[in-house]
Amino acid sequence: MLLNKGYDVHGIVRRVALEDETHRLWRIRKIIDNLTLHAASLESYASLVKIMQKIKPDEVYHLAAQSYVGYSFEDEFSTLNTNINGTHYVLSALKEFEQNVKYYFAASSEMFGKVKEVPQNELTPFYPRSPYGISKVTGFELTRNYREAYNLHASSGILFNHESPRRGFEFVTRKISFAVARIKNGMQKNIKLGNILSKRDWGFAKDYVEAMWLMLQKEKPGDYVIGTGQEHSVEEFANLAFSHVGLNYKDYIVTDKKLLRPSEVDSLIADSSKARKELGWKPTVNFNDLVKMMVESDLEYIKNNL
Ligand code: F7E
Repeated sequence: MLLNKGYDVHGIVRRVALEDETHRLWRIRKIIDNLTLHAASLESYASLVKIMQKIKPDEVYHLAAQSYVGYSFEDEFSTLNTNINGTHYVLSALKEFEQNVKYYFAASSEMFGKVKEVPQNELTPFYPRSPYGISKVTGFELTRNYREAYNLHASSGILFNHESPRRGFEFVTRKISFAVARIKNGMQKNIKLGNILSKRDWGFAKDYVEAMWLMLQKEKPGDYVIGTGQEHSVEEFANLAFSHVGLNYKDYIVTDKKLLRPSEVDSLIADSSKARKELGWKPTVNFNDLVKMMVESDLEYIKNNL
């Protein structure tokens, strides 16, 4: 999106990923020659200061994190460490660099956790239910504090789940769309899932990056909830995905207790009226089309890789 808008785009990548491009950088394969990648890490404050001073960015989009909620229970130490300190380091490095930079922080609907009101807006109190959710609340508060204390143009997008064919295979939507394509082609017999009753507000990632950019074009920074305002269960996602290839999901789902989370977020639904009003943002892809897009893309992927 930024390249299409004519931006000069820089990114930071850990050295370990730069050495394993095919495997680690597949999502940006098609545009990699148009980007400038720098070896740096969220875990190294010094590397971030160096990069900020070298590039002198106009806009910074901080999306990096250990973002898999389920895994955050298994490795809470590294999730909290990377997500909290990493965000602090980026903010502090920007403050050192003292320029008219605009900063975006990827906050998350996981901060609402055991929801205090329905739907959730920018004023809904947080009640995170995982180490990941807790790390995002801290990142959100750090961002707000840097905005208020140092007058930094720092905004947080409280993004609800956003999916696309580029989603990682560990997240439930892609796990299902990929399994559907494999089952349809006789490469897999069933799919193991955890809690299929939990509900999420699922939107299309491409719509959501537009919202991030719009936040940074505003004269004043702020916090914005971004979501579709519609919620669906994991079961509904599976039902639609399997029906798309003429199969009944009930014949293929196996419940695996190991995939249940120690504390779950049962239901999330966004009230993004502030973003709609102040940013003029609205989602363009509905749930049915999103599921269809992901299944179609995985059928194509299987066809090309068979
Ligand atoms: O789980 C349930 C699971 O891992 C969705 C991240 O991008 O969005 C994402 O977090 C739901 C949960 O995403 C399986 O228990 C059932 O209730 O796809 P997910 P998430 O946890 O909602 C937020 C906004 C973020 O910020 C995060 O970074 O699906 N579920 N069975 C399962 N989930 C997974 N992953 N795998 C299963 O087999």
